Amino acid sequence: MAKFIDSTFVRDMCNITRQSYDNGWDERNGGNMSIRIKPEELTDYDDIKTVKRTFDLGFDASALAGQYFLVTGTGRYFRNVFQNTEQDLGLVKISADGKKGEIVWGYTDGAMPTSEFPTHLMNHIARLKLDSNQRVVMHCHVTNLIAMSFTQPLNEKYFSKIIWKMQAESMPVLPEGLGIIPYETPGTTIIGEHTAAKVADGFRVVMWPHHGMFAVGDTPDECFGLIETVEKAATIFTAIQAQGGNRLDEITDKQLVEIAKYFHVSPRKGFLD
Ligand code: 2HA
Ligand code: ZN
Repeated sequence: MAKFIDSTFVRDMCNITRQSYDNGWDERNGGNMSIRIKPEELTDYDDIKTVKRTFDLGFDASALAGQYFLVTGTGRYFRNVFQNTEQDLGLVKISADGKKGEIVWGYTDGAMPTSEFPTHLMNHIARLKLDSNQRVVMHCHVTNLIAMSFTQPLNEKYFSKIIWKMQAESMPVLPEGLGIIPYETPGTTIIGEHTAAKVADGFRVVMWPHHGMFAVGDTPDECFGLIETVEKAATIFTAIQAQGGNRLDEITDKQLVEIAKYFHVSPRKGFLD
């Protein structure tokens, strides 16, 4: 029988958290990540069969009953996950009534899932309604996009067009654009509800002003790639501002439409009209 710590799910989580930290996006305990795992993907592991602890989820997650989530622990540092793996990660099964989380692996020193776990679950639910392959939710504190949330109008069309124009290949990666919610207190269920409404509207990346970015995806690579692409655009925008802010030449709206046609993607309705 295999050990869960040797699974690709744990390996992906270790790689992504470390890479995100190395990119400067997860100071201290900043950031959190979860991967949905189906029961049939866990049959080989004998060390996840007993429930060690349970906790209240605080909302109705019955849409995910019986599903498992590998999730970073509250207060834990992305910097350490690759070496403190069994302490800093936990595998949580959603109870049959959808009200409780059942810890079946990890959090060996008594940790609990990230404070944003209800937000993660709400967004897994919202995205699964549009995409049955949805698996990954990730949140991190990307520097340049956070900075832009202070200096630029918090308008989805405006931000999406900046992201598309900063780099010719942003459009095929993120044709639906960037969702934006109002500033909210971290860890509250209201931040989860607002973000899930954006995800239900087709956004895979949502900006949390003055806080960070939130992304969903089918794979760790998709989710991380979305975050990288948006933050890369925000970094180029920041460099342009540092060089005086003039854009003597840039990708036009018409050229964005041409890129979308060439890559067979549909830009969000209303953003290029
Ligand atoms: O996990 O980033 O938003 C710590 C946070 C909360
Ligand atoms: Zn955060």
